[in-house]
Amino acid sequence: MYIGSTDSRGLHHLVYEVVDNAIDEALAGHCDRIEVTLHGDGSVSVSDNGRGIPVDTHEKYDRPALEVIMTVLHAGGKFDNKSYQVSGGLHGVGVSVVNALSRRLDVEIQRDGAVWRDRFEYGEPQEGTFERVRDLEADEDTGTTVRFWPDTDIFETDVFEFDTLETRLRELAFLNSEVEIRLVEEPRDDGTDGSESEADADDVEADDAGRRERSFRYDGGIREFARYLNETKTVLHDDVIYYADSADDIRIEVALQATEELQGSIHAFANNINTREGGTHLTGFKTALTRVINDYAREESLLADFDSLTGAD
Ligand code: 1YM
Repeated sequence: MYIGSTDSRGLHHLVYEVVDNAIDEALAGHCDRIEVTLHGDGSVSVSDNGRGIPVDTHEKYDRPALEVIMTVLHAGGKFDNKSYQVSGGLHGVGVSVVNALSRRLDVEIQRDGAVWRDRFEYGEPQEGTFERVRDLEADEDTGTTVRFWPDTDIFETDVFEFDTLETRLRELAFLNSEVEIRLVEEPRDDGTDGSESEADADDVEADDAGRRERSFRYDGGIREFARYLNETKTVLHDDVIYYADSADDIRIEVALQATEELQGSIHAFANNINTREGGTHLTGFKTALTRVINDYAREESLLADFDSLTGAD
């Protein structure tokens, strides 16, 4: 869980926390569609077609599990190894923080054969708002929708930037192949165009009604990410080198493509988070790459007068 600040960065982290829960549901193999909508009234909703947040009674708290998840810090983690199987032990930990930082938050859940709703204000459950709305139709998906109105007394801005969200959601789509992630922006109720940033040449155009929409799904995963990052570069081989393995419940993936550029670029992630500061995964990768190239060069007698090549080479 990380919000970090009350500026625009922190505001956008509210969205990422809710999206992370939907991504966890996708990682658990139960969801393949996530939609983020920027509404005209300044609220944001995130929906997924997963199993739906549990709505039964939480034994320890004797309250609906949904309310516990929405109001107790780290409640998601505390469900670990009990009634619910929690991916990575972190499922749902951030959403209570988003709730606490929102003047209003609505949840709608399709689960256990019904549609359920609940509503919170400033993180607090509201009397009598948890309700079973209706039966779920046979052709309806299960899933969760969380819509929140950020507390504008806490955040310095309430403007969500389409481009910022687009960049992160595209990245998540590359990192989580076969999950479709859509971003929709509805026209602002106050008639402004919302965005505070300058328009870029590749900006998504709004339609006549002022609605913008982008959708991402990359079945090739990080192979397509490498291709995307090298789109404007001259590549030395068309096929992206790809490697995946796992051990002790840890999955690793690597995608590589050489270009004419002397200065390479490495994008490293752990659990969908860009690890800009590096880490053992990155150090291990660089060490292994240098070793593999040295072994090959030695075997093929390519090193001439050199003892070995270094990482910089
Ligand atoms: C738009 C945000 O929160 N989806 C979501 C959350 C959960 C589940 C499904 C879920 C998980 C599990 C079992 C499990 C959460 N579950 C929990 C807790 N989308 C969004 N979709 N059943 C449903 O991990 O075993 C917290 S969040 F705590 F119950 F596990």
